[in-house]
Amino acid sequence: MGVPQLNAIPTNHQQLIKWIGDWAALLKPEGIYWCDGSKEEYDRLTRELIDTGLATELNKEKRPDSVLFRSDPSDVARVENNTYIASPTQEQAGPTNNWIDPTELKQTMRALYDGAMAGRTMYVIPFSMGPVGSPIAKIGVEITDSAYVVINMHIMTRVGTAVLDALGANGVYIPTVHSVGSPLAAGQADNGKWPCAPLDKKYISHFPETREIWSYGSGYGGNALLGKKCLALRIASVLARDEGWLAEHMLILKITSPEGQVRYIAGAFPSACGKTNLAMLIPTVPGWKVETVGDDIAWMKFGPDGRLYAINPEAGFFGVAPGTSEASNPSAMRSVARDTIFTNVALTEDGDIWWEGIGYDPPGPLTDWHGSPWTADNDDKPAAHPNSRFTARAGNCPVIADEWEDPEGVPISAFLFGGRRPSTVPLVHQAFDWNHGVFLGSIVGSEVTAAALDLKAGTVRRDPFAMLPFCGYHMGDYFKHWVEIGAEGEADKMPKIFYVNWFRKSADGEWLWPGYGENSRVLKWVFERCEGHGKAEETAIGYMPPVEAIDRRGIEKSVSEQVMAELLSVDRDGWLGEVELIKEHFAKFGDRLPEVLREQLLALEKRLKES
Ligand code: SAT
Ligand code: MN
Repeated sequence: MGVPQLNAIPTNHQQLIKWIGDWAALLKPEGIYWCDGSKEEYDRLTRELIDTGLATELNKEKRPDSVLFRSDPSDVARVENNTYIASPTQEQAGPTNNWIDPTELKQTMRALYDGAMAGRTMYVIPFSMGPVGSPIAKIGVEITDSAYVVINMHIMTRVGTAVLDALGANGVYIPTVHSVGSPLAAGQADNGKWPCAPLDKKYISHFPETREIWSYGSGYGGNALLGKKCLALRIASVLARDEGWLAEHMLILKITSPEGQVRYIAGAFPSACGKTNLAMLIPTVPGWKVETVGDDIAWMKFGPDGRLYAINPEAGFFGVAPGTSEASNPSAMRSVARDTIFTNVALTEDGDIWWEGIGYDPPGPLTDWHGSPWTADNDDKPAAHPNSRFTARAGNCPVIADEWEDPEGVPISAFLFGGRRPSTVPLVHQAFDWNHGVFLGSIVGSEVTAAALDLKAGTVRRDPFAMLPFCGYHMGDYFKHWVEIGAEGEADKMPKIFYVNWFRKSADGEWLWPGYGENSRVLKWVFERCEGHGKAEETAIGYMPPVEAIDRRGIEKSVSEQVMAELLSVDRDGWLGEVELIKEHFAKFGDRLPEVLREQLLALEKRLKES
C-alpha cells in the first residue's frame, strides 16, 4: 500500500513525484504533505509545534509572532565529525574532509532510513536558493519529518509553489533527504521532547558526483536545514567548480560614500570573527553608509560585462544569539524583534528571550536552554547555549539593501579575508594581484584562544577561505579553481583582494583596534582603493595604507598615531615565522597544491628576507 497523500500533489514533474514515492516507501511516514510556502502554512505548523509542547510561544507584545525551541543537549550544533563527503574515492574528498565509500555509506543509511519516519508526517519542501528564476539561483527539494525544519526553511529559503512552477515538468533540482531519526511506535508521541538520534547514529552525508544530500539523526541548524551549508556550500562548491563560478562562505555588503558612490564587498571569515556584525555594521565615519546583502553565503558568476556578480542564496539569517546586543549589532536586534524562531536561548518570566551578552542583566529569574530554572548566581553555566540561534527574515533587517533580491546579483569590487590574529597580521593589507589574493585566502586562520581542540593556545588554526568545513571536494583543487577564475577574468574587472585583522593586540595584551562600527574606517580605505585613489605603500606582504590614509577623525585619542603605526607595521620576524607555518599548512595538500601558491609563498619569503 502506498503512503497516503495529505494534500494534492502540486506538480506534474513525474521524476520528482517518483522520487518522493520511492523515499516514502523506505521511510514509511504516516502521510506525505507538500509544502506551499504560504503564511497560512507557517502559522498552522507553528501552532501545532506550540500545541504539542515542542515550541514556546513568546509574549505577543514584546516579541510578536516569535517562538522558542529547546533542542536535545546532544543536538546543539553542526556535527563536523559526522559530516561526510562521499565521493567515489577518498582522494576526491581530499585531506580536510571525512570520507566513507558512497556505496557503503548509502547501505548504512538506508538501513537507518528504513521506517525512520514511522508515526510522523513526511514534508516535501520545494525551495530555491536565490531569488526564484535568478540565473544564479538553484532549486532543491528537501524531504523532512521535522515541522521545525519546515518553518525554518520558510524563513531561510524561498519555499513553495513558485519554486515548483519554475521547476516545471522537467526542471533540474537537488534532491535532499532529512530525518530526525526518531520513529514513533503506535500511540507514542514526542510529548514536547526534541526528537533526534544519538551522536553515533548522526550522519550528514554529501554525494557530490550525484549531487545528493542525505541527513539523518539531527534536527539542528546546518545538519537539518539542508539548503544552507550542505547545498549552498558543499554541493554548490562542486557545481561551481564544474560550471565555472564561485560558491563561497562570504557575507556581502553594500557601501555608499558621502558622494553617493556605491561598491559591493564580499568577505570570508572563520567563525567567531563577527561576520554578521560586519555585514550589518553602522559606520562611525560621517557620511558613509553600509547596508546588508547577505551575512553568510555568496554565489558569484561572471556577468555580461565581465564582472563578478553575487547573490545571497538565502532569505534569512541563522545567527548566533549570545553576544548580539544593541552595542554590537543593533540591526540584528531589530531583525529579531518579531517573526523570529529562537533556538536554545533563555526565557524570561514575562515570555521574552535573554542571552549572555545581550547587553542588559536578566530582568529576573530565567528558564535556561535546558528548560530548568536559572538565576544570576548560576553564572557558572550559561542560561543560553553558546551556539543558540535566531532564525530571522532578511526582509526584517532595517539595513537590508534594496537590491538584496536582485536576480542579477550585485557586482563585487573587493574580497576581504580575515581571522583572529592577535599578533603578526596587520589591520589591513592588499594583495598585489589576483594570485597573491588567492594565496591570502588560502592562509586564512584564527589563533585558538583556549586550549581547545587538542591545539595549544596561540596555535593558528587554518581555515582557508573560511571553507574548511564547507568545501565539497579536495581543497587543493579548490585553490586551483580560484586561480582559474582569476585567469578567466580580465584583471581590471576582478575584485581587489584584502586581508583584514580586527583582533590585533599589543605586547601587554590590549586590543589595539576598537572594531565594530570603527571597522568602517578600513572599509573606507578599501573603497578608495577600488576607486583608484586610496594611498598605499608597497611592502613585503602587500600594499598597505600609510598611517594618514586611515580616517581617524573622532578616534584620535583611543587610536593614537603611534597605535595606528603599530597596527600598520610589517612584523618581519613574525611573518618569517608565519612562512614556516604556511609551509606546514601547504604540505597537507601534497601535489594538489597549485604551483602558483608555492611560488607565492617563496616570493613572500624572498621579499621578507630582502626587506
Ligand atoms: O548550523 S549552521 O551550519 O547553519 C551555522 C553554522 O554553524 O555556521
Ligand atoms: Mn557560516
